[in-house]
Order: sequence, then structure tokens, then C-alpha cells
Amino acid sequence: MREVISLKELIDQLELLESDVAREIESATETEALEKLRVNLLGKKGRLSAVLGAMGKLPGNERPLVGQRANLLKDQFQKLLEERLQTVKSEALADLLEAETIDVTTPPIGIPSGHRHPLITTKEHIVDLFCGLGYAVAEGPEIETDHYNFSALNIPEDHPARDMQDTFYLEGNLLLRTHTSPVQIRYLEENPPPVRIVAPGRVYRRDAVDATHSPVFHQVEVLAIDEGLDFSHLRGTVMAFLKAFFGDLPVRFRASYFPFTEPSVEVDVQWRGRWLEVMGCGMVDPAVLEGLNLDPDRWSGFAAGLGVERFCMVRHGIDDIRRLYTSDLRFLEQF
Ligand code: 2NL
Repeated sequence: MREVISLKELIDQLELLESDVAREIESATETEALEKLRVNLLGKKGRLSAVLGAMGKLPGNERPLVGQRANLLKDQFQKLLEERLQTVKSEALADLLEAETIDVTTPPIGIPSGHRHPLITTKEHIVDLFCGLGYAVAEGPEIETDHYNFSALNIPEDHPARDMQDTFYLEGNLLLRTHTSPVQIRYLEENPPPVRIVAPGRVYRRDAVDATHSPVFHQVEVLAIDEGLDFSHLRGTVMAFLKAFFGDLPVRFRASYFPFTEPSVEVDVQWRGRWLEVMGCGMVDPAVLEGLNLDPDRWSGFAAGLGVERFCMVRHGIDDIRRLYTSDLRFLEQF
């Protein structure tokens, strides 16, 4: 049985298809959906084929009208599908990039970053200030001999200073250095004057632990040997250093005694209304120079020694030296 179909009906079907399809393509959001749509429209059993099949029932002279129109529509669908496919793909890529973006500058969460210990930063600050005055850094062994730690510094065998120092003695006539002075003696043996050195390091004394004493502590010693150095150079250097470290504080020089300097002084600064002893110094004793085969009539010099813990505690308002040695992060993280 031959179904009757008019030209107008077919043209109407094509127009309906056109507007439906444009909407369907536009609303597809995935490549799979677009592929299904393509088969459903342009495939052998697709919607366009159905219209073209019905075309055979038209009179011959009307067929080209429908055919042309159907071909245009086919091209149009292909173009729309292709455009939509590109859009869907680039949107999917943009989503993927957005989701996978990594901000390499974001700080890490939960990984604590460490920093240097306040004692070490204080030591480096002190050393830096002397480097700024032209001093070179010298270092040496922590295990020393009687000679370098005592005798070369004019401290004789039976001198009470040796008891005062309360030394840790080791086997074989060795000891743990009680100050960094032996570093300077060793340096002078190797380097003829003029000499300007700063000797930072760990030193040891048999002290009982309390709020101000630790058997291990850190010292910085300073030594200048040259022709024509006198007490004014010592005083000027110490004042410049203390001003750089503490700012403009009152400074007091008190006569004192060390076996290795003559004259000797202890230096106090007025900090928060109290006089605090911060360092000892003096003109290098001629006996020390003679022990190094340096002629005291030609060479003179000054030396100074200070405890880093004291400087660190004053600088940061720390009241107990043990804080610096107990590795309590709640304390250390403040600096
Ligand atoms: C202090 C006092 C001082 C020295 C250290 C020294 C070194 C040589 C020669 C002469 Cl090689 N002197 N050092 C001088 C005076 C004082 O330290 O109270 N230290 C914590």
C-alpha cells in the first residue's frame, strides 16, 4: 500500500528537525552524547534518512527540492556537531586544568620549619661586629694541652688560677679548654703580627649547673697585636663593640686581674637600671709575648674575652642559662 505524503509535510518535517536538532546539539555536554546524536541524525537508520526515504513517495519533480534541503541540513548538522564537539572538548580540558592546577608558592601545611638557636645567632652577631672592624675569625681544638691552655698564657703550674678555672682533665696530660685563648696562642705561632683575630668557640669548666652557670658554654675572645697599641685602642674597640651590640648604654671599666693581661679590667654596662658585668679585657702581658718570641719592646696588644650566653640572655631577656640547653621547642620557637 502506497502511503500518500505531500511535499509540504516533508518540508515541515525537515524544518521541525532543524529546530529540534539545533537545540539538542546545543544542550549536549559530553562527547559520548554528541556521538549518539550524530548516529541518531545522520546514521543509516537516522532521522534524516527517514525523511529521505519518504522522499521516494513524492512525485519525481518535487524530489530535488526535498533532496537539496535535506543535503543542506546534513551539512548544517555536521557543522553544528563538529563545533559543539570542539566546545565540549575545550571546556572539559579547561575543567581538568582548573582541577589539577598546583600553586607551587603555597606554604606547606604541617611541616615545621626550623631556625638557628639564639645562642648561635648571638655568637655570629658578635663575630660579625668584629669582622666589621677588620678582625679575622680563628678556630682551634676543644681538647688542649696544659701548655696552650695555661702555661703559654702566663698561668704557672702552682698558680691558683688553675684551681679557679676548675678544669676537666683528660688522660694523657690533655684537658678540655677552659677558654678560647689557646686558639690565639696557636694562631700567633703560625702568623707573625700585626694580628687582629676573633676566636669564638665552646669552652668547658667544672661548674655546678645553676641559673647562671653551665659546664659547657661559649666564649668569644678578641686579640690585636701590633706596634704602638695602647690602652686607648682597647678602650675604643670595646666601646665601639658594646655600642654596636647594646646601643647607647652607660659603660664602666673596673680594675681587675688576669694572669695574661696587665693592666686588666672588667667591663660593666648599665642595663635596665643595673650594672651587668659583660666582659674582661686588658693589655697582653709582656710575659705572654715573650713566650711567643715576640719582643715586648716592639709589639704590644690588647685582648678581651666574653661569654656568649650572658650576651644572649641580656639581648633576649632570658633569666636562666639552662633554658639555652634544654631544647624545649615551646621556648626555642620564640626566637
Ligand atoms: C673573661 C676575660 C679575657 C683574654 C681573655 C687573652 C688571650 C691572649 C692573651 C691575653 Cl692570647 N689575653 N684573653 C684577656 C683578658 C680577658 O677574658 O672574662 N672571659 C670570659
